[in-house]
Amino acid sequence: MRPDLFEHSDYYLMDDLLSEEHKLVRGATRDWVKRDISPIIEEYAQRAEFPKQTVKGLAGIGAFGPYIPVEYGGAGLDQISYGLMMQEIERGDSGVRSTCSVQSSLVMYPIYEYGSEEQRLKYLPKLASGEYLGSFGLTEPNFGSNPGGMVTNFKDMGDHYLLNGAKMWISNSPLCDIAVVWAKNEDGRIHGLIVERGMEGFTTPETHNKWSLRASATGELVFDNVKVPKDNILPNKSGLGAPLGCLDSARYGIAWGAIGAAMDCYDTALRYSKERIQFDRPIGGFQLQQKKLAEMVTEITKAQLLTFRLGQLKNEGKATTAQISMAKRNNVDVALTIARNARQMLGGMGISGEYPIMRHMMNLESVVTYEGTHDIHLLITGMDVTGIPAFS
Ligand code: TGC
Ligand code: FAD
Repeated sequence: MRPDLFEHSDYYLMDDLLSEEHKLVRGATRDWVKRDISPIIEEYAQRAEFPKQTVKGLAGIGAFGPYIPVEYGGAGLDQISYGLMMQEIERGDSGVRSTCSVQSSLVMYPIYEYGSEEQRLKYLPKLASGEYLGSFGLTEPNFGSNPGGMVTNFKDMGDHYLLNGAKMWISNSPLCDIAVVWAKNEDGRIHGLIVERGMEGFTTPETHNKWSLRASATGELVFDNVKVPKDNILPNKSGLGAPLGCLDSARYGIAWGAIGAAMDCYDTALRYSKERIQFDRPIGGFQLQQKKLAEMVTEITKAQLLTFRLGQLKNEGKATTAQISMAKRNNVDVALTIARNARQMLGGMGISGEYPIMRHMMNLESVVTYEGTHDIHLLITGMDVTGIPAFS
């Protein structure tokens, strides 16, 4: 892969809206991505391997639990800093950003929000430092968009719980030290359980042959009569709203992250369009190519404005599930369109690993599917504006 020449485009002078801390966080994350991700990521994606050595670096820049309080090992930052971090990391690769989303919003967040003080102290500092890697088990083979139908279950055996079932499409599963697993009790009520690697009957087979998120490890979580200590249940929230609450936080990070992938595709296509000569002139001088670039920078700017405002609402505790859902859907959708158009602008070079565009494009096919598909997010907005759920 060529050297990372990325230059930030700030068409609407959004930087004027950022604090010095926001800019510092963004700059430090960007520097780290340029140094530790860009030079190696293409090779790892081609080999379909997660770059494990990046875990300590991600912890070092505060990407595990950016908004979790410092006393639990987090970085204690605001939601806009968290978003900017996800933007910069996904500018490098969506799979690396996935690892951060899962660790921060799907593992640390539920332990922080729904866990006991003992659980917080036991797990959060280790997750923040990267000593532990976590995964989040909600999706099952027969229940994806409809997680409320899950069949994974646990029984109260007096001194422990007995967990049975299976989760699939789980990011980080093959490498995880702990998993936050959502399962039904004997009354059909959903609870979160912390399952630790090494518990008898708990296995994490890897899912192979992915064409997308190749630098992220994906797998199953299989529970065959796993004895889970009673101390490992998350005591402070139950019901489907508990896992869905975690998704709010992760979807928010994805809305920012997708802008990063789009920015990288736009920057690459813009530079290429000025250098590539056909018919004796740079291809950037042709109207059809300018149309693509003009639409890209317009959509990136709109997505930036959407997430910045959403970040303000999140900081004030006012962002709704439907607002977050709209930003996730819109920003991933425009990032995919930008990646496809940028790929075309590079002609044959667009499919080569010399440039990052094809990798971003393939990654975004997962991003548009996980954390709620594009269509499910349309239905969430539809329900929000009409008051009528159209899911079933
Ligand atoms: P519904 O009846 O609407 O809701 C059930 C209960 O939950 C409450 N609720 C929420 N609570 C907190 N936060 C939210 N975001 C909430 N959304 C809903 C709701 O008020 C209700 O509470 P109560 O007290 O009335 O019972 O549920 P439904 O079964 O009709 O489903 C609605 C639907 C389809 C929107 C929802 O299930 C959904 O979002 N489906 C998509 C599934 C999904 O996003 N899965 C993601 C899996 S994790 C993942 O993909 C990680 S990828 C990570 C990476 O690598 O980056
Ligand atoms: P389905 O729910 O079967 O949907 C198939 C199609 O039907 C979609 O187009 C969908 O939009 C459509 N559809 C479904 N219901 C409706 C409806 N009511 N109306 C209209 N259309 C509908 N899950 C986790 O729990 N943890 C993870 O860490 C995780 N990581 C993932 C990593 C990757 C790489 C991928 C690909 C997935 C991951 N997932 C994870 C799972 C992901 O959240 C699900 O794939 C997603 O929620 C969709 O579920 P499904 O694949 O079962 O599709």
